[in-house]
Amino acid sequence: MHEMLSNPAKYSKLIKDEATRLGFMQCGIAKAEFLQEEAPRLEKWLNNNMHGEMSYMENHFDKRLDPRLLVDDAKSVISLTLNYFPQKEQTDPHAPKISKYAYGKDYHMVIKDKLFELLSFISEHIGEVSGRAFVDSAPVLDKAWAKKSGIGWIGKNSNLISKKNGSFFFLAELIVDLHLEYDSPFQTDHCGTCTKCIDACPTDAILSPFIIDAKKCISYLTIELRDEIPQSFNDKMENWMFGCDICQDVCPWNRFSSPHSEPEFMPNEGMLNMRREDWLDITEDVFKQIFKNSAVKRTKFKGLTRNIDFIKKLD
Ligand code: B12
Ligand code: SF4
Ligand code: SF4
Repeated sequence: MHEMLSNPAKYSKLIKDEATRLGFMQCGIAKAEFLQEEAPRLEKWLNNNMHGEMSYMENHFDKRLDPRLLVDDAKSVISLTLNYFPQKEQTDPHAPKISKYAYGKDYHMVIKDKLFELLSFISEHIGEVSGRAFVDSAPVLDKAWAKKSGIGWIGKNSNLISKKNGSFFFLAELIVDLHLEYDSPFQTDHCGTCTKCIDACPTDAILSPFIIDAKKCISYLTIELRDEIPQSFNDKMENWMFGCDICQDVCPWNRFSSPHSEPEFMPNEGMLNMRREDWLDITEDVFKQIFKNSAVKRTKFKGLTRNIDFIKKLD
C-alpha cells in the first residue's frame, strides 16, 4: 500500500460501514504490534498446563503474540464481533444441553465467508491490500485484540464483554498491511465486585478472576477432550453435552443480549424440540441430519454419545 495516498480515517470509516452491512455487530481497529501485557500471562497459563490436551495452544507462541509474524508488514488488526444469541432455546428443560453458540451452522464457515467479503471490499475500494482472515482456529489472541480495539473488556469469566451487547458473540479478525485510524483500547473493567460467574461455575474452572483451568471447564471436557471424562466430574456437568453457557448466562451484562438475525445461525427446529429420550436414543443418521454443517460435528457422533452417556448416569 502506498502510504502517500492513504487516508486512514476515511478508510476506517469505509471498513466499519461495510462490516455493519455484512452483519457484524461491532468493529474496532488496533495497531498491529507485540502484545506486551499478554505475553507473560499466556506463558504462565501454558507453563501451568491450563490448556490440558489442547497441544495446539503451545504452538506458535511468538506468532500468537505478534500479528506482524502472521502477515508481512502488518499494520492493523481489524476486530469484528458476530452475535449468536438465539431467539429460542431447547424446549425440553430435561434434555441434555448444547451451548447457544452451536445451534446453527458452524461459525467458522459463516464468519470466514464474511471476512473474505470484507477483504475483497477493501481491495476494491481502497487498493491493493495484503491481509489474512482469522477466526478462532489460528494463533491469534482474539479477546486481547477486541479489548485493544475498544470493543469491550475481559470479564472475570475470561470472556470479552461489551457494555452494549454482553458476551454472546464470536470474535474474528482481519490482519492487514494497511495503515488505519485506531480506536482507543478499552480501559475500564465493568465487572466491579461481582463474582457471579466464579460462584456459578459447577467445576470451579475459574481458578481466580480471568484465569480458566481449561482441564476443568465443561466446554473442554465435552468438546476438546479425546479421552474419557474423568469420574471426578460425575455430578458436576449440570446436564451439558456440548459446551457450557453457565458463566455467561449468570453474567448481568448478558441482560443486554438481543437475538441475532443471522440466517445461517438459525437452529434446526427439530433439534431444539428433541426431548431427553430422543437424545438418549440418538442414532448416527439423526446426528448427521441435525448437525449437518454444525460445529457439533467436531465431537463426532462418538464424542457426543460419550458425553450423553456420561451425564445420563446421574439419574
Ligand atoms: C482455547 C480456547 C478455549 C478453551 C480455554 C478457555 C480460555 N479461556 O482460554 C476452552 C475449551 C475451555 C474454551 C471454552 C469456551 N470458549 Co473458547 N476459545 C479458545 C481459543 C481458541 C483460544 C483462547 C486462548 O488463547 N486462551 C489462552 C489463555 C491464556 O487466554 P485467556 O484465558 O483468554 O487468558 C487471558 C487471561 O487469563 C488474561 N489475564 C490473565 N491475568 C489477567 C489479569 C487481568 C487484570 C486481565 C484483564 C486479564 C488477565 O490474559 C490471558 C492472555 O490474554 C479462543 C479463540 C482465539 N483464537 O482466541 C476461543 C474463544 C475465547 N472461546 C470462545 C467461546 C465462545 C467459548 C465458550 C463460551 C464456548 C462454550 N459455550 O462452551 C467457552 C467459555 C469458557 C470460558 N469461561 O472461557 C470465544 C469467546 C468470545 C467472547 N465473547 O469472548 C472465542 C474468542 C472464540 C471466538 N472466535 O469467538 N475456549
Ligand atoms: S463454561 Fe461452564 S465450566 Fe467452563 S468456566 Fe464457564 S461455567 Fe465453568
Ligand atoms: S458474572 Fe460478574 S464477574 Fe463474571 S464476567 Fe459477568 S460481570 Fe464480570
